[in-house]
Amino acid sequence: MKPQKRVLAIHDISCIGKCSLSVALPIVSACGVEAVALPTVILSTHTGGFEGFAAREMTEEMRTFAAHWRSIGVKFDCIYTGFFGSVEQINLTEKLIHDFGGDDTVVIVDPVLGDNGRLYPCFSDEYVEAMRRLTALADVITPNLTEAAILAGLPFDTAPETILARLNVPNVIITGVRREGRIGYLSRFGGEKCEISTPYVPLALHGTGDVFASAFCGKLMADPQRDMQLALAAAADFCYGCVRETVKRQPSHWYGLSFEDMLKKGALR
Ligand code: PXL
Repeated sequence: MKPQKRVLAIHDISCIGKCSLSVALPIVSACGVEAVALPTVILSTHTGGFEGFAAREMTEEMRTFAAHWRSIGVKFDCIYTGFFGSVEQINLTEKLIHDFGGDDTVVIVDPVLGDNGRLYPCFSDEYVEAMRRLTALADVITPNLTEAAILAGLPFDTAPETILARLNVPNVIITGVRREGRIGYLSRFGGEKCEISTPYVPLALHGTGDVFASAFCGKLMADPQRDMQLALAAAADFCYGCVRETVKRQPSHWYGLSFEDMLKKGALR
């Protein structure tokens, strides 16, 4: 049998919070793809609504673990990145892409920067600039509309199509594009534009973008054809299913998507 595809997931782990590595590992695994974690920051909870969270940056550990992997000759079929604790970590990740990627390695950058028309307060202009450089190494980026505008250097109220046209990456999926009662994914794969949408549910949940990008990553790597449109459709469907399950569990599940319910139903098989 052929070896499984292997993804290196470089994100934080928010111990309580249903985002980043806590969703990337199970979702990528559920697609039958091996998920290897490289934590950037370990936080007691995510930053979206819990008071007084504690955080530890893992920069030195990232360097040390990567040195070990280099010594044993590891390669990854996909490198999938998310939230970083510093510019230094982004610069280090550029080097990891170079060292652990091969010609066929798919680089997916989820450029976590902000939401709802604002940059997250923990990030500086220098951080945004570093994230722009990282996206230049990506095969695919999955920004939400706010992050796409920041990367493009355009005002938040710019038309999504104009923002999309400005992003100079081979494949782009802009998430969270609102259109008349629906929420869309405005995308460009190679030269081809594609937009799909699911019904809009008024429930703002932290980590929705992480669930989507992780499902996209897992489905893409599980598909020998690497069909991005199919992976996008499956991930959008999965995310909508997770939102519907989460609605049933309110108000206790305010802090993240109930993706476990969908995995239990075999949604990503
Ligand atoms: O969902 C993206 C994300 C991941 N991890 C941490 C975050 C955020 C977004 O705010 O704060 C710690």
